[in-house]
This record gives sequence, structure tokens and C-alpha cells, in this order.
Amino acid sequence: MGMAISGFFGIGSLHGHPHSRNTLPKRLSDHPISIGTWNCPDAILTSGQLMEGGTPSLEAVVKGVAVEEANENNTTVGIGASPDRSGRVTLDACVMNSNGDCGAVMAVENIVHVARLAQHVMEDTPHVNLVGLGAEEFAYSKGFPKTQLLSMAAEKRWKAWLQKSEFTPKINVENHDTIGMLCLDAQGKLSGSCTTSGLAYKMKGRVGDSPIIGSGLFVDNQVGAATATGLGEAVIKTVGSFLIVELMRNGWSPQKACEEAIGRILSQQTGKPDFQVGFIAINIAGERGAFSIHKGFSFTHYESGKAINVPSSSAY
Ligand code: SD4
Repeated sequence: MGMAISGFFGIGSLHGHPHSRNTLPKRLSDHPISIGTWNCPDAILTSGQLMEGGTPSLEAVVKGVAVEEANENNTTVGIGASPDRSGRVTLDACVMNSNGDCGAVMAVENIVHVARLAQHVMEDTPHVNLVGLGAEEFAYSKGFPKTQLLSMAAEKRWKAWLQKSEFTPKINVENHDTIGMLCLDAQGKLSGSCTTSGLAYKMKGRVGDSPIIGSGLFVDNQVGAATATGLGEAVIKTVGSFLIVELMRNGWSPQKACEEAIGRILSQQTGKPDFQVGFIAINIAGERGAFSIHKGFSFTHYESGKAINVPSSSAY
């Protein structure tokens, strides 16, 4: 615990930087907070209402993202997900709790609720990551059903894509709707989860940022949490979610921290990138932030029994 706040006072402190504050602000109210990437009202309502009823943030976040995993109309998560270029749907997910424990599964086939599976990895194994067949077999050992994941609609889109077989993920289209969710409960406990099929028509075996702790998600109960969506390769290269939490540890607001993480990605590019990345973040005081490279990214948050979708500000 002591280590976690050392950045405020010790090595790595950014005191004096225009965006830093001396200490994190205090939490203003104990109302639960839930925030998720893109337009995911049902998922956010589920997690928000669960926490209102006293459910801890980890259970709320896993049940929240499960709504999108079961949503046939979400073409990037769970049951409606798009396949890789060989026609296989492979899912990635992770969870992280207020103790800093985490679990992840990568490139898993035939399992819908991979965030819950990642929670089992965290709680019931000595490991953090399980991939492919190992993760799938572990799921069956925990009683998960085997589900055929390539929906008819996804198969039709994939067959159309095969005509040209050009991998040029379109901004806000084929990298759209991954759900990253951050929950802060009335007890001040933070948890997060990120779940996705990754980029449509990715190479077989490709894993993006979403299940990589520090890249697609990071939670530190002393500071705050962040999660990402968009082109995973760009997020991984800058360890984006960890970067945002570290900036918040040094006193940056969630908004300025998200902007800086996007700035880091942009600093690796010449000119306007042809890909999208979006980050959302909250701190333990309950402040939130969001920023993306391009317009079109939005986030949804829980407020007084409602889920509100808000466009993110962006660099372009
Ligand atoms: C990935 N970040 O696998 C994911 C894709 C995504 O909405 O966010 N899609 O790179």
C-alpha cells in the first residue's frame, strides 16, 4: 500500500508540472460510479444498479460487461463477435480488482463470458494469463457451456470481406464497441474489465491490448483506473492504461492523463494517424476523463439511476 502512493512524494513525482496537483482530491460522494467505452447503456445500468444495491465493484463490472458479451448486435464482443481472417471467433478479456489482483484470457474459442473466465483465472489459479485451448479447457472445468460463436451475420460479413481480403481496419468501425468498464463502489473499491474479439479479420493468433494488464486495463485502488479501445497495437506500444494511472498518481486529472496518453501515441506517428484509439479513466475521487485520436469515440456513465452516453473530446 505504501509503495502505491510513493509517486506523490518521491521518485517520479511530477510536482510543478502544469497538469499535476499536490494530492488527489477527496471523494465527493459515495454514490457508485460506472463508466464504459462506447455506447453501452444496458451494461452500465446493470453495473450501476448492482452497486446501488450493495454489490461489490468486481461483481458489478463482470456482470456489466456480460451484457455486451450476450448482445448479438455487438460485433466486437461475445456472441455477435467478428472472426479472424480464418473464420474463427477468438475472444480476449481481463479483470482487475481493488487489491491489484488480475486475470486474463486470450484467443479463447467457444466461450461467451470470457470476462467471468478471466475472473476465475484470477481467483482460482496461480496464474494471470491463460490462452487458447488451455483457457477453453479451464472454462469447461468451471462449468462454462461450449457455444458456437460464429453468428450467421458475422459469417456473412466475413465471407464478404474474403472477396478482397484487405486488412485496413476502418476508424470507429472495425475497431468499435470493445467494452472496457471501470466501477467504483460505495465502499471506494475500484474494479475494471475489458472484453473483446479484437480487430475483425485479424491474423489467426493475434492478441491486442484488451486482455493485456497495463495496456487495455489498469486499476490501482490508491489512485484510479483506465481502460482502452481502438487499435490495440498502438495502445500496447505505450502501455496506455498504466501510463494514465501513473499520471493520475502524480496528480494529473483523469482528463489530462487520457490526453497525454493519446499524445504519446501521436508522438510516435508522422501526421494524422489512420487508426483510432480511445481511453477512459476515473480517479478514486470519482472524477472522470476520456480522450481519443479521432472524433466518433464516446463513453457511457452511470448517474442517478441513468446511463448517459457522452461524446469524447479528441485530438482530430
Ligand atoms: C484490439 N483494442 O484488439 C481492441 C479492439 C477494440 O473496439 O478496441 N475494438 O486491438
